[in-house]
Amino acid sequence: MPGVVLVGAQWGDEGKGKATDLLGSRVDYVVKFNGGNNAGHTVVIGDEKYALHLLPSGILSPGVTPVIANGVVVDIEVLFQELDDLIARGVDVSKLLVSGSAHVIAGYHRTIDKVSERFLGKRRIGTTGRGIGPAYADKINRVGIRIWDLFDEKILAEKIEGSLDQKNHLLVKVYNRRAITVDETVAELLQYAERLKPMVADTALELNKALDAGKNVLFEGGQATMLDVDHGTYPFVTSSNATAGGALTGSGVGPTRISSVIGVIKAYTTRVGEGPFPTELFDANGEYLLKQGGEYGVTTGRARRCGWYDSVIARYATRVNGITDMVLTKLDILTGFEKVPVCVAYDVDGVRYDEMPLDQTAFHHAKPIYEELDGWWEDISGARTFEDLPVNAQRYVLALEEMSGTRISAIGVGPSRDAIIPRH
Ligand code: 2SA
Ligand code: GDP
Ligand code: MG
Repeated sequence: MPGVVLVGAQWGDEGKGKATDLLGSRVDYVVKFNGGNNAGHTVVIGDEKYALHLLPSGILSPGVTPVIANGVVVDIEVLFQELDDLIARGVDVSKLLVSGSAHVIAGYHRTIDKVSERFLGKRRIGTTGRGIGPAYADKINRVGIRIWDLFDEKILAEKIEGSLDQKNHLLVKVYNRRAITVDETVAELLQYAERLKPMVADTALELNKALDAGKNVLFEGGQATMLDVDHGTYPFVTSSNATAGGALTGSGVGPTRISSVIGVIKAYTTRVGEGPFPTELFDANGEYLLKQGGEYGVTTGRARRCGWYDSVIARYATRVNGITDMVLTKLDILTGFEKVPVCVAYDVDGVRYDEMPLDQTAFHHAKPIYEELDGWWEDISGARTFEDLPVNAQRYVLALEEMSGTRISAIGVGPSRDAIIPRH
């Protein structure tokens, strides 16, 4: 293996949790390298359904060491809630490692996330309200709080004071809120310090040693390519690098350690939050995908916007991540369409674009150019080999593979662990 990166190829919720879980039996470490509890990953094991947010999905695989690496922003209260929920369900969480260099989400980050969205009005991003953007802003602005800081109360208080300085001005003068005190934030964060301490490690050192020893490490991306702060539909993005490069900076391993990059892509497209979405459907077909696909946010419960598969995005994701294998998910949801349109290129004010226009004005104006593929009516959820699929479903997969520029190595036909068709 030894270092494998797994990323979302669209706007998230492609089924990365399930794909990670499937690889869980073959890896020694699963590393979350970006984002925080904005993520929502669903894993279905038998009759049990798990929703993971801050914890890597690999925590459900026995024997795996789950790692929250330096690129993550950690809401410590949520961390312990999630851990306690899993412990109550009999999951062994004792191996979890948390990077001391990961940044902390405090109450003021959540407050600023929510009030600033309200103030943005129609320019809002549609964030999850978990404080993700403000915590990353502090990191880049060098006024963030790191996990290490929790173990020195004096340093912690100094850092919080520095961080609150400008924020209180903003909160009181602009947002008409009360000022937040250093003492209340110190108390908020310190209550978890003792319980957290044994989990805290130099995870970059641990991962490099593991790779040296021939262990297999899976880097599990949160959010997705089109939500990446550099490569996504900025400003309608999350505040971290969700693409494959983020796995390196977000964990402290070098590019020579990575042997393959797996992209996870849905057989259609969804997006939650604001921002452009060329193949979005506003008709009965969109409603059908929403209902059949159960397309509701795992973290916020928001209905996801639904549309057809977009091969321009697939090609772009393949390129910016260096994807070597694609896992195509939710093919079962497309059962029951006479024709399935697939976007092959965009028309931008009369000009054809075969590749993603990075100028956001052009992307906002992009109209999909569709090719219609023949649909199928059979329930495919029981298919376990490619040949079990109806011929039109097979053709759909082969057409997507051709258009997307990378091999489709597995096909999801249902939410459960075994509802997967391996290929190649
Ligand atoms: P944020 O909160 O600052 O990261 O929001 C910025 C944008 O990123 C989007 N975003 C997501 N998109 C899809 N899925 C996500 N996780 C949850 C899920 C979402 C939910 O798995 O369903 O429950 O609503 C996720 N997290 C962030 C977000 O919608 C903004 O567009
Ligand atoms: P993630 O954020 O990429 O991990 O994805 P989510 O868990 O937010 O959303 C994916 C949803 O699709 C979850 O409800 C999964 O249980 C479900 N799922 C994953 N793969 C498949 C599949 O092949 N078919 C069907 N029907 N559901 C799937
Ligand atoms: Mg999700």
